[in-house]
Amino acid sequence: MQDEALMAAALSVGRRELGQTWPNPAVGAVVVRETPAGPVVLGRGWTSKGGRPHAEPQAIAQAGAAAHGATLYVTLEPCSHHGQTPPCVDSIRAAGLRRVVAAVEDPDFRVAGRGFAILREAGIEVIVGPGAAEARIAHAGHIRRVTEGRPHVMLKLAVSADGKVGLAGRRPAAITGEVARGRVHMLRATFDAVLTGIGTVLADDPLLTCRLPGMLDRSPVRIVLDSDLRLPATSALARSIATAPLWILAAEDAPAEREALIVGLGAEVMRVRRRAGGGLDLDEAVKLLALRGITRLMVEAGPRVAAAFVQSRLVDEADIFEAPRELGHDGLDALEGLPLSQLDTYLSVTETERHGADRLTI
Ligand code: AOF
Ligand code: ZN
Repeated sequence: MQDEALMAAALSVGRRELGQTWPNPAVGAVVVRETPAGPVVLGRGWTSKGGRPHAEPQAIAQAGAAAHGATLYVTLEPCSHHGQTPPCVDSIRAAGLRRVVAAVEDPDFRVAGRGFAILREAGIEVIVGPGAAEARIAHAGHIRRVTEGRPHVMLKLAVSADGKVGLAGRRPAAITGEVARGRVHMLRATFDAVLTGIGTVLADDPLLTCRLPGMLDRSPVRIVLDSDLRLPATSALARSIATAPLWILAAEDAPAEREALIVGLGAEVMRVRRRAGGGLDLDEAVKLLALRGITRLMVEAGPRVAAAFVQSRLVDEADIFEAPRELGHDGLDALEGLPLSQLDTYLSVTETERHGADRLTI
């Protein structure tokens, strides 16, 4: 029980960095000493921006000499490989920790149980499993990237009570309220990248940044599915590249002169195969993003792109913001050609939150 509670502390330390550490997982670690009065946290560490340094050496450094004989709680198996930093198992051994409690094994083929084996050989007690379910959620992006070669994909939908979204080509109907909007911006900050379609860019001119001044000011990579490279140079996305990177996924046959123009604005253009229906091959698109280091992808797109992700079975999680009012005939189906209830056959709805008048179903 106590191991579960202290792992919960490590998980919350790590989770704050979601969206910041790609291509690495956002690991959390705490060094704890048992005292007659109960456990005392001596040091906390989390994976740094961009993935290094790792969490464990930072928690150990904070604990200093007191780490000797203490327990390390860490949300992922400590690494055993020489990457850009020395292996975390080395700093654990050097600090003289007596016990390591890890939530889950790291499926990265360079680690995959070797971290635990090295620690046990060094006479350190190793326990695996407390907080495993939570850790699998927190590290879903990393786990999917190293085992399946694609990011964890979250589909965000803002719908009316009758499951509709605003009419394309019009100014977007402001469906959900201010509170829900704040929550969407917070969510964006926890993803490595946010993806939309060129149809949404042309209709709504979104920025796709996280804008919560004074609270959270960190934006994911913005990604546009733009088969024919129609992105306007005057779009809000193109004009905000200094704030957050912009990657454009285009078809192999999109005009080279458009690519030159868009690259000239500071965006990156990546080419993806077309599917038979004409849209981009999403399996290839997400593989490409994983190769570029993206572990957590949020899809915030119109009905066509949203439905394409669902149909390609690439949606791992859906966050649906549902407003109390109905749009009726003024609305489009949130997933083109698919009833919204179809999502349930792909996902299990686990959680409902209220945001002002709106309801969020996860
Ligand atoms: C840890 N602690 O905080 C993280 C780990 O490229 P490198 O050398 O930084 O290694 C990346 C791999 O290390 C990554 O794929 C994952 O397996 C692990 N991440 N490991 O011990 C950490 N972020
Ligand atoms: Zn490490």
